[in-house]
Amino acid sequence: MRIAEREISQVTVLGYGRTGRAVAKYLHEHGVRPFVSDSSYLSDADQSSLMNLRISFEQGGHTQRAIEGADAIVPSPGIDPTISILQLARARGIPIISELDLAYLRSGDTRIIAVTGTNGKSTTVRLIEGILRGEGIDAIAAGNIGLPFITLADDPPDVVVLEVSSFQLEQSSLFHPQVACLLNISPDHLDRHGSMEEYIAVKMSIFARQGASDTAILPRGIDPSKSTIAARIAHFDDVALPENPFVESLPPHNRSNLRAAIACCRGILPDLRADHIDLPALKGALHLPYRMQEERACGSLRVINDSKSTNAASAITALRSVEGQCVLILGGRHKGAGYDDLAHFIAQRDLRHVILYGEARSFLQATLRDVGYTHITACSDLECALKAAASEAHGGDAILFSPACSSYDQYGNYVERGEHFSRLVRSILGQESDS
Ligand code: UMA
Repeated sequence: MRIAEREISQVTVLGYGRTGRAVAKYLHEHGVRPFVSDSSYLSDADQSSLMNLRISFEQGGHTQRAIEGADAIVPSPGIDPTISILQLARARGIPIISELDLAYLRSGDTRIIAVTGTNGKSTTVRLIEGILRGEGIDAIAAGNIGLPFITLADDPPDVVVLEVSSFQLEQSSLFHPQVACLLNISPDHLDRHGSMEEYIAVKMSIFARQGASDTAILPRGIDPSKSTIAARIAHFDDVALPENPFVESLPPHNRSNLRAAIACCRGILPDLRADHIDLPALKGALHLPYRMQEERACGSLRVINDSKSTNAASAITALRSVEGQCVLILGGRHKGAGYDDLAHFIAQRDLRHVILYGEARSFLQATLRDVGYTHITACSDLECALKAAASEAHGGDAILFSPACSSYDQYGNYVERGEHFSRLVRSILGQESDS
């Protein structure tokens, strides 16, 4: 296989999660020999499928085997580019190609709409997919939303709508979307990117390879002058939404996501009229799993599962849309700095109580105490956190699980964390019956 003007016959797939599995499968099906290297131990199912395909692998660490004989390395997005095996590969001149670049190079002339930002990416990508489909365009949402782009490379749709993370952008140097959108930026992943400046620079790189015939979409608040954007710039805040009960019922962040989605679609369909979009048909896109999901708990408590909240800004957005008194559960693995605004918001709103759990609990406790907020209970895990929340909540309150941290201290991802929270609600608070 030729990739970036090189003949490639053996590739190390670094990390064997969702991305690694898709990349290894793709390479294998195209006559390239993959070698899989994962720092953790693989499941029995993963091991036997690799053995059945006669794909060599190592687990429990990356050794020299990961670079010996490799014509290229494809790392999973979650892998820190500074780990020693990648430094060694660079020193030896072995190309490191992201899954995003690989899929981009292999997917021919398909048009790409790419969406990045700290929050709202998945919703916006689903809205774009829905609007384009409503206009009769074959569009599929992929990328960080969960479906690796490489899975579409052999038979791409007319338009690939990609959710792109800062991790994917950081590893990419070729990816060039025709329409690129930056929704917003607030502190996140600072543990990986080191500083806010670096995080912003990585996010802005979504526009780096666009030309004059492309479209760059930003909110008015983000000043593009600090980076070179050659594309035509459109501000999504300028999109006028139709005035109807459906739009009026949307919380501000989803109105903003809808504006961004329409602006992105206009990059492909310049004459798209907002009042012609079948908005109620997009309802599903606005209710993604574990994003402000109402749990059906017994009694007078409202329980909201917002496990998808993995940074402080998304927890603030969640709190803004909860009316009345609230007990907030925060915790997991924090991302370094960036929690001061959340702490001030909690103190100003004078929340009933905040329950902290997991690895981040001491850090969050110190951050909240610094702003004078003291209605805090610290717990080791989510079960203890939900029990504590139930005992602090008064009748009619909401229990909001909007953790503002990644799930990786105790779960594989936010979906596993969200599923566990749902099960805990059923076992601890009981479930409302259908009748
Ligand atoms: N691993 C190593 N070496 C390391 C570190 C990890 O081998 O040094 C291994 C792990 O043991 C594991 C694998 O790498 O087996 C995991 O790789 P990964 O963390 O990149 O996860 P994937 O399963 O490939 O999922 C990734 C995205 N995850 C991350 O970026 C952390 C998924 O986004 C995405 O849906 C998927 O690719 C498909 O594109 C999730 C996410 O949390 C939702 N994204 C972050 C976010 O949205 O904030 C960026």
